[in-house]
Amino acid sequence: MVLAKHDGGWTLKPGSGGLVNALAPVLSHRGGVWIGWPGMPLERGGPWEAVLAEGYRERGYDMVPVLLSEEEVKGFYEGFANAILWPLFHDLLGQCNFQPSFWYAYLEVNEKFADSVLRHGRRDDFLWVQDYQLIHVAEMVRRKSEALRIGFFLHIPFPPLDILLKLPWRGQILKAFLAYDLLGFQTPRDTRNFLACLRALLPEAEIADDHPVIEVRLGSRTVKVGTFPIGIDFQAYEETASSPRVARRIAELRGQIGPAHLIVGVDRLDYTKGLPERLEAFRNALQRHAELREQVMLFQVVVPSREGVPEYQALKAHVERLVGEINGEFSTAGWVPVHYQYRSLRRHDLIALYRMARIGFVTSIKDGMNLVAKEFCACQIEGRGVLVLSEFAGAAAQLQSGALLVNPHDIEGMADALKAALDMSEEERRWRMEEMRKILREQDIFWWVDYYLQAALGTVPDDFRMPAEYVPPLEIEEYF
Ligand code: GDG
Repeated sequence: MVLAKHDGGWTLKPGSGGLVNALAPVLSHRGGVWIGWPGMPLERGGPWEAVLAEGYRERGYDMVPVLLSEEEVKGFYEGFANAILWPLFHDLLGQCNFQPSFWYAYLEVNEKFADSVLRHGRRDDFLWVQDYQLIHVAEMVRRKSEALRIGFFLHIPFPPLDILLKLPWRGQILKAFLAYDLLGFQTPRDTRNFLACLRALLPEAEIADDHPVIEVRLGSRTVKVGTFPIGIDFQAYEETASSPRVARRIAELRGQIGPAHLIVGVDRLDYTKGLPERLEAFRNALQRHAELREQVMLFQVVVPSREGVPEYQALKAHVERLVGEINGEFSTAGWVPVHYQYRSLRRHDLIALYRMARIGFVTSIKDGMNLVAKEFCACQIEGRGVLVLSEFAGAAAQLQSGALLVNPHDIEGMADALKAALDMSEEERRWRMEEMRKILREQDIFWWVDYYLQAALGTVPDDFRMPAEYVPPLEIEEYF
């Protein structure tokens, strides 16, 4: 839930973005306190405080806001988080702006979070820090209290050594990770990258990696490290997808868009999601496989994000130019190849789209997990759709047995995968989807939390096996 301001006052509305969507059901289920930035500059004592407090009954958990000034938002959120750690951890060095002032703003805001934790946390609480903007919180909390148990989960990828080395504050960041009791990464690849950085830069750290939860010893501290692929509330998606309301919505949408097979893409506007590559692949498919014309439609939803940042404005313009070009080149009287929406969909509409789509198309250049890929599978209750998934999305590790995996830099390869998905027999589509749904049903969001907390308590069985790292095949993937 996030606060939203309207002419008539304040309301709470569901948040957008993977982290909030994934964690809200967990907190509602277990209770707890969410300490976070409300997403806009606010003054203490305003009417929004009552709205936040009243929403407690509906949410089932408390929310404690950490207020940031406009300057802090610029330096910490737009600066260190969005212009340094986000692109660097996604291997996009060219998008980084290593301004020293961003680093100081980051430290200042992490201190604010640490202070809030110390004010609201009790000795026996488990503090779980979410994501890359707040890596220093544990180190700052520990200066004042050793007692709290503190875990961390990184929702985005952890970069390889050669990339991390570019960060001017690489030593401070790497050491700050070691103030936690448990570090969680999305995939075996991220865990491997983190350990490789430790081995190279802190050779005095002893690493025992013969168990599913690895132990790192450095001086008097022991830090556990594990791979915990985040899940979704599978049952909730499946139930909503099976509801009469969604069935009605599908019938309406069908009436509006006609009989074409739907390829669905749903993303926050972000350069990590491979939006231009996806559109180029779709164009390439229409050029090289002319029989697809008038038979398929790409339904692309782009959710506005970080709208004040020039790189994001440029990306939006690029995407819209490509949509215009493709529609200009291929549209016929009764058919428009790309349906593009630059706004958020309501949950039921999103689920209707997932269920009716023939292809879920995820082309991330790099992605921590990608929940859209998982939500698409959960809503495929008839099992007729195919997931075409980037091999650089974290979800590829768990879904490699059912998805068609593609390299988002290989435009022709992606176009051929679309064609292969459309030509695939119903039987093959069903077994592939069932493979993925089985894993996602079992390893859902509640499994993720339980497994993480078991690792924190040291109760994960030694024979526990995580999905293997996805390693792209060396032979060239030929669909035709
Ligand atoms: C970060 C990591 C990791 C999207 N459009 C609409 C809508 N959404 C929801 C989806 C999904 C979420 O937004 C997007 O999640 P992702 O996982 O794809 O991406 P990020 O926001 O980048 O999240 C990511 C995640 O954290 C969790 O660890 O998977 O790798 O980058 O839940 O459903 N929701 C609605 N309307 C839309 O139009 N209602």
